[in-house]
Amino acid sequence: MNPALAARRAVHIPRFVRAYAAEAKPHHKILVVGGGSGGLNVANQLYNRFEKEGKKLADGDVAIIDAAEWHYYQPGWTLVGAGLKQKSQLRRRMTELIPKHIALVPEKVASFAPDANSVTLSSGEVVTYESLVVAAGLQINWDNIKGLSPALADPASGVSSIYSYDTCDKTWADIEAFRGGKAIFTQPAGVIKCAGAPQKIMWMAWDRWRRTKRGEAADVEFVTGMPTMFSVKKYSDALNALRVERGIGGLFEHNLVEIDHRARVARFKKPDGALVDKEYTLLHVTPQQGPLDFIKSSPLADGVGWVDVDQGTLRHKKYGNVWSLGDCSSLPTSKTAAAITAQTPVLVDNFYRVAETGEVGGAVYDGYTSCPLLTGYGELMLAEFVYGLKPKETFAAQFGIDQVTPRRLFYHLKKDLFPAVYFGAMVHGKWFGPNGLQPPTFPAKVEAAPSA
Ligand code: UQ1
Repeated sequence: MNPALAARRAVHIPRFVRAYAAEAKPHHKILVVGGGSGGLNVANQLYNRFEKEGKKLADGDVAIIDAAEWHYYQPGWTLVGAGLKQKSQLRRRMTELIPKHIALVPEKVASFAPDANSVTLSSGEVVTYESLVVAAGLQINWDNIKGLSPALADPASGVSSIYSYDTCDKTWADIEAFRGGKAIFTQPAGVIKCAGAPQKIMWMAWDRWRRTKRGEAADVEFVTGMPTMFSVKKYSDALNALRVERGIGGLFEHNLVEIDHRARVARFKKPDGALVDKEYTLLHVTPQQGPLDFIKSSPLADGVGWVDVDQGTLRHKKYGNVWSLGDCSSLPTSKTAAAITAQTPVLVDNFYRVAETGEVGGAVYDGYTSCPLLTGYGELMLAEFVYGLKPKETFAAQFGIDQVTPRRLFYHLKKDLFPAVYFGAMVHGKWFGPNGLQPPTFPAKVEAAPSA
C-alpha cells in the first residue's frame, strides 16, 4: 500500500478529508458566504488571481462560511427526475471540495454588520473581514403552498419536485408508476432558480410516456403562474409551438396555492384572485422561491431582499468592500450556474483592481445566462441570453447554428459535459462557461465614448 494511504488508514481519516480546509479564524481577509456554485467558484478564482499576479495570499486569508455537509450539483436534479442519473452521483462532501489554502467555517450566518465589517454566526461568534462576497443562494418557500409538505412526504401521493435532493428521485418513481390520467406540471409566479426546469421535467415525462406506449393515456398540462412559456420571446414562441404540436395543455397566470393530496386536487389562484381546482393523477410542483431571511433582514438587501449590487460590476451599491453573485444577488438575470460562470470573472477582476488601485476596472457583466432546455431524450434547446432578454448564442456566433432548434449535441453538453466540467473544473475556479477553460480578459478601464 502506498505510504500516504497507509497513514490515512492508520488514523482513520476518510479519503475525502485529504484536501481539508485551512483553519477558521476570527478574521479573514476575504470572507465568502456560501459554499455553493457561486461561493466555491469565486473563492477559488480570487485566490488564483492574487497568486497569478504574484501576490499570493496566505493559507486561510480566504474563508468560506457554510454549514452544509454536502454540496449539490443542482442542475443535475432534472436529470435525476428523468431517470438519467443517480442523485448520489451529483453531490460531494463540502470538505472534499475546499482546497487546503482556503478556510471553511462550518457554520450558519445569523446576521451581517457591514458598517463594522463583520458577520455574526448562529453560534454567536463574530467573524470580521476586509472584503465580503455574498454567494448564499436563495430560499425555497415550501410552506407557501398549503399541503405541499405532507403531499411530498407521502410516497403514494403522486406529488413530487425536482427542486430538492430529497424529492428529485420521487419524480422519476412517479413518472415510471404513471399508467395514464392527468399529469400536471406547475411553475409559480415570480422568481425561481432555473426558470426552465419546471417545463424540462414535463418534456422528459411526456417523451418517456410516448416511448413506453403510455402517451395515449397521458393528459399532460403545464400550469404556470407566468404569462408565457419562457421569458425570452424567441425561445418562448418555439416552446409554445412545441407544446401545441405535442398536444400538451397550457394554462397561464395560474399559481399553485394548495394541494389536497388525499382527494388529488390542486388549487390555483389567478391574478384576479379567482380560485381554480384541478384533479390530477400526477403532480410535479415547482415551489415558490425568494431571498433568504438573513439577507432580507440585513443592511445589504434591496427592497425585495436580494443583495443590492451594481448590475455591471457586481459591487455592492452602498458598501464598497462587499460583493455578490449568483442566486442571492439583485442581478436582473435568470438564476443559473451558467450565469455564475460569467459573473465570477467580472467580480474577480473588479475586486482585484479595487484592491490594487481603489477603483473598479473595465469588467462589466452583460447579464449572460443560459437555460439548457431539455425537450426530450436526446434533444435540447440551448437558450443563452443577456440583459434585456436578448439572445447571445455561443454556437450561433461560432458555427452559425441556431440554438432554438433542439439538438442532440446540446443534450450531451447538458447530460455529460456540464456535470463533468462542473466537478472537474468549475468548483476549482477553472471553468469559464462559453469561454471553456480560458479565462476572459478585461480592459483596465472602460473606454470613454469618443466625444462627437
Ligand atoms: C456552463 O458553463 C455550465 O456550467 C457547467 C452549465 O451548467 C449548468 C450550463 O448550463 C451552460 C449552458 C454553460 C455554458 C457553456 C457553454 C459551452 C455554452
